[in-house]
Amino acid sequence: MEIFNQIAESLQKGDHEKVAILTRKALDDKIAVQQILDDGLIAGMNVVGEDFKHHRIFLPSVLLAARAMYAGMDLLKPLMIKEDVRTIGKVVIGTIKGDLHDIGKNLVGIMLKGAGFEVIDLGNDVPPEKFVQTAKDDNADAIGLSALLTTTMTGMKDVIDLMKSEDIYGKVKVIIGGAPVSREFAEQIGADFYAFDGMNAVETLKAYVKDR
Ligand code: B1M
Repeated sequence: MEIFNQIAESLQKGDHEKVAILTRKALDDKIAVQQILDDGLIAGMNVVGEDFKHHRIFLPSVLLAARAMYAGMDLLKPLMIKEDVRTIGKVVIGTIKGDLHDIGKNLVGIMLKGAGFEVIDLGNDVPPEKFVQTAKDDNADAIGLSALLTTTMTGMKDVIDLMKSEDIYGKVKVIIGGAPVSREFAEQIGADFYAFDGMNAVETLKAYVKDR
């Protein structure tokens, strides 16, 4: 559909004002939030990633694209979070130490909130101690770890190792996600769950709290 291409192209150009206008138009046209996200914003960001990888664009353009992504996400967010939903569990979420990528993590957090989870978002570049201490202090059901870099994904194991030494491993579940991680990697480091996107994280954690 034309509107999705327009959103994706405006995002690639880093035109945050146009992304906001087009996202608003798509919502006015009653297009589903998830479709605007997947076929417009995320599709555009995927092209940005490819262009960056092949040196067709450089870091400043990626930063502008990220700002444009947030311009769209800010409009979708209120529609993804239902008010007055009964809390079904508590998740501490954050991007791993050394990693500044937070768009995907924020999206996952919004979706978890929308599904009724209480989400404690620690932001990005979060050290293992902060994850573990917050989970203990707030009596969380799960810790959600996000990583976008092959150099930072290894830090997920540091969180799990610390959970073991603090004796909360197994009691508090660990769910990991982000472009470079996989189900195999999750198994390798001892994470309980892997989710490939926000919806999958919601389904996974909902199934866990239901069966507990
Ligand atoms: Co950077 N970056 N970046 N970047 N960046 C990538 C990740 C990269 C793949 C680009 C590329 O080369 N093609 C590459 C990593 C290569 C690698 O590690 N093998 C890369 C690099 C190299 C870098 C720098 C090192 C560049 C440099 O400085 N030379 C640098 C690192 C900075 C740092 O972190 N220390 C850097 C910086 C940046 C910006 C700051 C400019 C910006 C981030 C802005 C921000 O987040 N506020 C940025 C961006 C935007 C990207 C790309 C283009 C887009 C990421 C994104 O937001 N995608 C990215 C290329 C790509 O991924 N295609 C790239 C949209 C988002 C919705 O998807 O984050 O994958 P994603 O989240 C998904 C799933 O992964 C999953 O669900 C989400 C929703 O579907 N998911 C979870 C994520 N977390 C989850 C947690 C879960 C469950 C699911 O449970 C808890």
